[in-house]
Amino acid sequence: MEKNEGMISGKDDRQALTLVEIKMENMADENPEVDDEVIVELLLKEITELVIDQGLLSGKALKEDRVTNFVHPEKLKKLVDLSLGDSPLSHGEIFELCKRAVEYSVRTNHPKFLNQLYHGADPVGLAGAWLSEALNTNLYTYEVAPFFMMVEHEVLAHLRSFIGWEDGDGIFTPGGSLANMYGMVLARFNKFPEVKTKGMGNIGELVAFTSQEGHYSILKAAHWIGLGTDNLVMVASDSSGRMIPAELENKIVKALEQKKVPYFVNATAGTTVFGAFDPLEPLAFICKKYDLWLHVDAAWGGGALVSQKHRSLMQGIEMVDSVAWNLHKMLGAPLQCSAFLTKHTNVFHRCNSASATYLFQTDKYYDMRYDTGDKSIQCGRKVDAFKLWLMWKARGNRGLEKMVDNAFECSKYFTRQLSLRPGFRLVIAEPSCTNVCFWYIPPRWRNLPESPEWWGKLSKVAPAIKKRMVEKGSLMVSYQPLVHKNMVNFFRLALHCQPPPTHEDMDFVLNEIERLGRDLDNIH
Ligand code: ABU
Repeated sequence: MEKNEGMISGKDDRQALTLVEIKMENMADENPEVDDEVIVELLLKEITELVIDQGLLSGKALKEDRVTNFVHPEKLKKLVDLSLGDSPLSHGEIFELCKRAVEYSVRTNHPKFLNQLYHGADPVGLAGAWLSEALNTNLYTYEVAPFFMMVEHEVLAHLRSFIGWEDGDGIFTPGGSLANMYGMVLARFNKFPEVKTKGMGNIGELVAFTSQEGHYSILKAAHWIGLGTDNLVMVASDSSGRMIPAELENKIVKALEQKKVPYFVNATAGTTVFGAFDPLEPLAFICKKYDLWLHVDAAWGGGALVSQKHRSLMQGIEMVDSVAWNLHKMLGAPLQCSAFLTKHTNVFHRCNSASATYLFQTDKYYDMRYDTGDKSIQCGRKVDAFKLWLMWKARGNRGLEKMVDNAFECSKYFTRQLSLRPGFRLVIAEPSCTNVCFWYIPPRWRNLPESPEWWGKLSKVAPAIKKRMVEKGSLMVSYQPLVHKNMVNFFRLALHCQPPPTHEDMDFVLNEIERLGRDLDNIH
């Protein structure tokens, strides 16, 4: 007790000491075991206080603050000494750097950070992430990760139950792109197990399919797994961004006529820009007819599965072969938290295992089915399931469902309000997910003929407003063009569970875009 009191009261005096000096001082006191306690007392606790004081755990606390304190890269290099060198810094200097990290980082848990498909971290999830980081566990064998292995097992089973699979397999992956790649590799092994040993030389030219709105990770994977990007066939989507089943079938038939080997279809549940949900049932029937693996990239839209009200967006999900679901997106688990799930029980391990004898001995003293690391493409693997498990324990299915329903409700409110305001125009009349895409049209252009020149000028409005909102730090909403739909730059607002959005936040977004854009009539 005395020791701790001394450390707390002596905290300020020690700010000038390096961590090494603190250690030496304690060693000299013949108290070497106090070293880590000093670090915990002086750095980890202060960082925890900083996180709490800065409101990083609560979106509400940030309401009045800036979302971002943007400075250009060259200026940032001058503002903070990022260089690494020989001499150790003092504890006080280290803590100052931590404060600079907060100062120049985007406040992703700010209610006005609506820029990406991820957002603030669920505070319970963050506590879980800190705990698993502190335990520094590598998730390959039960031997070194007993508790977390069982947690991952449980979480994966729970996620599968939302898809409607009583059985199956899965793993947490470093991001949705890798989860999608797992789908492509597993599908190939399922059809051609010999690929694992013999390569692709004797199986023909494999072809995969995705919609025009599908995530670019599928294209990258086509390269990485040796299909070649020309063998990823883009299927047309309808005006809402949903893959057109008849178009898929046409493309499959065409590939067969070219003597190619169709094997994999990626459907998307919640496309990145429009939030469209591909029609899974008809796609599943087509895949069954041609014996193709149907994977669903539900990285974004997977959140709808926990809602009784919205899960019908993914009707037919139980018919598919595999699913990628990013829990760090709509549900708000701390980054990163991506699950790959499959209904197949006997393919995953056979496909990926390499049986390294120094990890996966076959004569172990426990039930080795829990050594799930050999299913992974990685060796070392972080614990991503625990933070999700903890927040799910704290909120229950019902709590998460309420949060998802709130995000959907706010997106509907935003859509309604937007359609009532002059100068705002929806890109899609009825968005399916919680992303809302829209243009802002400055006042004097509103009654002019919408010629190619008019659209050309409109394409400059969203980037100009974006620059202003970031410089002011009041709001972050993303924008993009959609070339294959012939659409010039438009905003995409994305709503999530954390922090729970409110109607007041939605009104602010519309008012602020109007404030920032109303004088842009003369933009060239
Ligand atoms: N994986 C797609 C993420 C893009 C976005 O946050 O907008």
